Amino acid sequence: MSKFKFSVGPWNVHAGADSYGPATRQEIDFDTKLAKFAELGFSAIQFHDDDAVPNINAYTEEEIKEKAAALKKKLDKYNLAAEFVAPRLWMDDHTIDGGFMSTSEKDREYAMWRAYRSIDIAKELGCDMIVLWLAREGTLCAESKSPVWATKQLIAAINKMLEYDPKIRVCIEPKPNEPIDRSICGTIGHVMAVSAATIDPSRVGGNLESAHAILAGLDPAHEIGFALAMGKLMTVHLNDQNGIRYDQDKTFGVENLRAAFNQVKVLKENGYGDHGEYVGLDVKAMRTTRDEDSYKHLENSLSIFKYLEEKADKFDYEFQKKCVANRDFEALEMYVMKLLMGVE
Ligand code: GLO
Ligand code: MG
Repeated sequence: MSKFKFSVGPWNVHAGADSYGPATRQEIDFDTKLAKFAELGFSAIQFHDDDAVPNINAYTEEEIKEKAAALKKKLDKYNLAAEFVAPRLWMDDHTIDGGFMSTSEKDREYAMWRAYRSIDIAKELGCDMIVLWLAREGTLCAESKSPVWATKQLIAAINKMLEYDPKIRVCIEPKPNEPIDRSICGTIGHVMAVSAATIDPSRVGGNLESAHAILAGLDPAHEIGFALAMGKLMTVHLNDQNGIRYDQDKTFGVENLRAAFNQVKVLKENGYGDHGEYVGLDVKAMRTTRDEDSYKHLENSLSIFKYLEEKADKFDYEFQKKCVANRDFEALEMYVMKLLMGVE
């Protein structure tokens, strides 16, 4: 029995289209996904603002709240909580050059409108967290935007969100690149610095995604550990990634098993989840996956996480202490490899 609670976003189940080709599976409607997520054992759902209220631009602020309230009823039916709402600031015509740090003032205002609506939606859904994946916040052309100005824009936008609602927490999901070239907030270290520069650092933290850390050339478990040490790991997006290439969102643990084990271990050792935090997944099925296997990558990610949790439960801390005392890291490393391979 896992000690953790798990969350997932509806975009984790998608039809397989990529930049190079069309869909390979049928679209699955939102209600069917919710029912299946509940059946698979997820406790909470992650939302983009327009997952919660599709076609959001077409509605007034009041209408958006009403639609969010209706969604809350649907979630209750499945006994699912809402974990966070994330303004999707990368799809809209107003955000082609970014949101909070767009070079257009009108577009920056639009981005704030989406951020405020996300807060309204979150409140209706009974959650207090806004995730900012800063997809297009940075530059495609280095000279087009001052990184100093852009960083200050981000801090100002977060401050406005914190002022808009006294309870809301802002959780930045850092990523070093893609779809932009140079991002403004590429790692958990950047997130901590931005947090410290806001009007209420206690309400600004991070969402560490395994693949994003690997894209930055870093070890996800260490990034998680850094955020935990600062008391600012608000959620995680576990997945996997084969080296520094396009963002892959692979099933958790399938590329870097030892690194995955260490992510589970550091979460477990530090009481992650004790204050209601969820273990969030952000995984994609392969393009070749068939319709009937549309949820397999989620099932597999959950199973791998739980198997690794069992390995972490078994971890022999006495032996580890002995190895450390003798500085025998060869023995410790081999112990970990045998534990993972199931070799006695
Ligand atoms: C993409 C991100 C994306 C976000 C999601 C929530 O690289 O990982 O999936 O996590 O949009 O904001
Ligand atoms: Mg993510």
